[in-house]
Amino acid sequence: MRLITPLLLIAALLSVATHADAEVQPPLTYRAKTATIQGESSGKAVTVKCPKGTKVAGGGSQIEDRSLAVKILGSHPIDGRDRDRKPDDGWRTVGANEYQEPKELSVWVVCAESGRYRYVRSTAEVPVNGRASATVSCRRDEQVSGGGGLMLSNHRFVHLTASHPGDDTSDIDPDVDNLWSVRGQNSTTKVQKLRAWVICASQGTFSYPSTQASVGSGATSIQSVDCAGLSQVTGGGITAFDDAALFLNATRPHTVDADGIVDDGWTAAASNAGPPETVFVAAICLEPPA
Ligand SMILES: [Ca+2]
Ligand SMILES: [Ca+2]
Ligand SMILES: [Ca+2]
Repeated sequence: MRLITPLLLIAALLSVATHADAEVQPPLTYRAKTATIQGESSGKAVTVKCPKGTKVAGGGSQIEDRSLAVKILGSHPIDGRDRDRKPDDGWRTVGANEYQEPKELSVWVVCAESGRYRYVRSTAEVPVNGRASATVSCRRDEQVSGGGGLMLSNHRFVHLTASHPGDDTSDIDPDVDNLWSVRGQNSTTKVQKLRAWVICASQGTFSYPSTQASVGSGATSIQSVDCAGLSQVTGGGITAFDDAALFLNATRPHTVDADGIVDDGWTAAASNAGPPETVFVAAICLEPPA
């Protein structure tokens, strides 16, 4: 299996290919929650649940104030108190705040009333003073609707540097519809664990618009990409050519129209402590029924 590369994302930019296995579009519900993360703290989590009878299709996270001093340690689906042990019930954000003053930590979940969603995870080890990826794939008859990751330590010196959908060689299209990959930085003196989740949809038709931008040294990149036409966002992500010095600040759904519902696309922000870099942001959009 080949992991996503920025070149594949560029290929996706040039192609608007979609799958043709259209079925009835599941109605989507969007929920959000914001909590305070105290100054000089790490491991604060905020969770939002889907309405009863719905399942998680995707979700996102943001920590207020986009800089190197705030970071996301986790943005991932969670299991509730139902009996299935599947992380289909809500979404959780975990953050760290190096400032002295409190900041706001937000979480979004996208919930589907119908459709078939499967949840798969994998775990990787992140070496001392190093970085590693955790990647998990969907089956050939599925498309990625969302995904996320978590550094399993709540230490202040760990964070996510990327969380994004990817392409592989199991299909012929360049769409980033096959897998989810997260990367985490470990600046502690112990090996840490990084977990990735992918949400795989076997009904509906998804598209994967994306954009790219350069981010200067010491700067923050905030990029948005919109879903086309009547399609609605279920997830999205952010990556870079070299994310070694990136701090993930936001990866979340957004609204551009007046309805206030965050169904129109994806916004992601990352701060760059290294040399100038190029970041890529992708939205995952569920097409209306044919
Ligand atoms: Ca569950
Ligand atoms: Ca593909
Ligand atoms: Ca909207």
